[in-house]
Amino acid sequence: MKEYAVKRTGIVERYQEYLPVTDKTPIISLNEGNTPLILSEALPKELGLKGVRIYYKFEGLNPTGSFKDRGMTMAISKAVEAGAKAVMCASTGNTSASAAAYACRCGLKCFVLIPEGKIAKGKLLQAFRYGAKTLMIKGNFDQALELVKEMTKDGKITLVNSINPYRIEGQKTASFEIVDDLGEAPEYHAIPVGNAGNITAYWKGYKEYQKAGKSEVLPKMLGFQAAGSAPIVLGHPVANPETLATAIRIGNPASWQSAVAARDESGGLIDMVTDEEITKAYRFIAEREGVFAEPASAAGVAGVIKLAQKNFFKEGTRLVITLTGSGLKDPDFALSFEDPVYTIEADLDAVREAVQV
Ligand code: AN7
Repeated sequence: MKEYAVKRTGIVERYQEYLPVTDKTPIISLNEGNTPLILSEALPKELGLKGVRIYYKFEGLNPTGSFKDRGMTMAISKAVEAGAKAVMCASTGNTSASAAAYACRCGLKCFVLIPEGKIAKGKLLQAFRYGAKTLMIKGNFDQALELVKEMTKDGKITLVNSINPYRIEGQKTASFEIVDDLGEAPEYHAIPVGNAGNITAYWKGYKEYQKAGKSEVLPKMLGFQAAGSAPIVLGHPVANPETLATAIRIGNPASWQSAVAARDESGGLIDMVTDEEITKAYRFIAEREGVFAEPASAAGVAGVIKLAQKNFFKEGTRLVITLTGSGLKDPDFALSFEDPVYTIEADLDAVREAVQV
């Protein structure tokens, strides 16, 4: 039988010269990354923005459906290199899905701590199906993360939350891809902020790629928290964070300081958007663009809409919005809009009657 070489295209191999890997690092990959940068047709029109190009970096198309895979391929590869036997994370859902997938791929035990009742179904079922030991804590993400930090202190279990620096290293490759696609960094980069690892990673990536001569400019980083979970905007931790965007229901982000640094060094901002604004943006990109992202991802879009309404974006600028996770992650929210359902007889007359062009 003829064998075909399957080209591996994961981010560690693709960007190894910018990553802390050696020939001895076993690369645990699911061919993550290389996600599409989709030019928005509808949003600039809707907002009356002339000469502003908006792109979606659609991270929902990663192997487990979120950007976490970029960080996890790196963190799990380094864990295996160091001889780890088990990994652990706290999660609002996507980190646990990704950790579970990459851990099972290389035979590592995986423990995930998630806030009971506050995680989207798609993410929960992934933790189960990839075989992670799933602990529902009667508390929120921030409490879960504190517990995980304690549990991993002695080094017997490797922590794979984004305070593990390898996570940030992997996630910065999204910036590289954007610059590779556009030939230059955009003027603005909008992104949802939860535990604040991703905004930290993107900023690191943009800076490193500029240093390597790949781009001349750096973007202004625009971060968006949900209004009920906006510690960075408010300037203090939020004890009981609330938002329908459960992925970013985080009251005391681990990478708080580096998110503030990304904001200030880039000359950007971190603002908040309401659940109503998130919902509107979520529906807009699905219904008008055919791009289905989860509610937390829509926070970035909602933030851009909010700024555009204040004439924030000047003509001739390019703007990238990271859509961090797939809309399929959260079926309950997707089905909460009372869409009309037409149940009809299985005959042509009934179909004809229902189909009025
Ligand atoms: C879809 O999975 O924190 O600011 O535990 O799943 O880097 O935390 C998820 C975060 C945005 C925020 N969008 O990113 C977790 C978790 C989606 C997310 C964020 C998350 P960070």
